[in-house]
Amino acid sequence: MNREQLLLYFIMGTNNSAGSPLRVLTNAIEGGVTCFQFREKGQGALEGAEKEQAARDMQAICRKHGVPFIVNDDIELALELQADGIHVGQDDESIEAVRKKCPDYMIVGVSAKTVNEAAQAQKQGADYIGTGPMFSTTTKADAKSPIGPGAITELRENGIDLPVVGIGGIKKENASEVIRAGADGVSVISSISMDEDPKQAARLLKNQLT
Ligand code: TZP
Ligand code: MG
Repeated sequence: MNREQLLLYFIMGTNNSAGSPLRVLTNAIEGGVTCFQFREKGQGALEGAEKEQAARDMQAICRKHGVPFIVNDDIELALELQADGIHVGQDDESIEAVRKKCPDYMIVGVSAKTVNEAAQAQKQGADYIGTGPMFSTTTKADAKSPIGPGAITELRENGIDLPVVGIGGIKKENASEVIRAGADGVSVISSISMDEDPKQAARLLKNQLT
């Protein structure tokens, strides 16, 4: 995939936004978000038909603005919607299985934090990896301890040349550190979705990345 598309990778579910999720997404894109992941998880997450409708509405906004729409974890939903991509964690379905089920055009992203996991992801045909948590976060209930931007430098020093985004606790004050460590982009939830002005939040974050 195109590395530039990962520069400011916004993630959100209907349960992570301060305002209306569709408005937050629209404003975030207007502020400069380059990629979006629909991640409907945790307390208060929608399920079934409501989840699907929320995904469709967000996909429509992404399409209108030419922003890739990636679905977290739910391969059936990604296929049903003909999403641009799917993101899976280490505990989810294997990349090989995902690749078999999904059309070639689909972007496949994987969470990987060690050189081993990243090398495996690279070998199995992942298009990008997400590494974190970079810093402490309260957004993901089962998030592990922060591993810091140094973990990305370690991937690079060990020959991982896949596109990489850092994730977890990233905000405008620490985003440039993640890029300097070797990431192609940053992935954020709350620093955009919970801000009272998501457009400005996205813009200020993006200013730190280039
Ligand atoms: N994976 C690792 S940390 C995290 C995920 C999904 C949560 C990131 O949320 P925030 O609000 O940007 O810290
Ligand atoms: Mg997962």
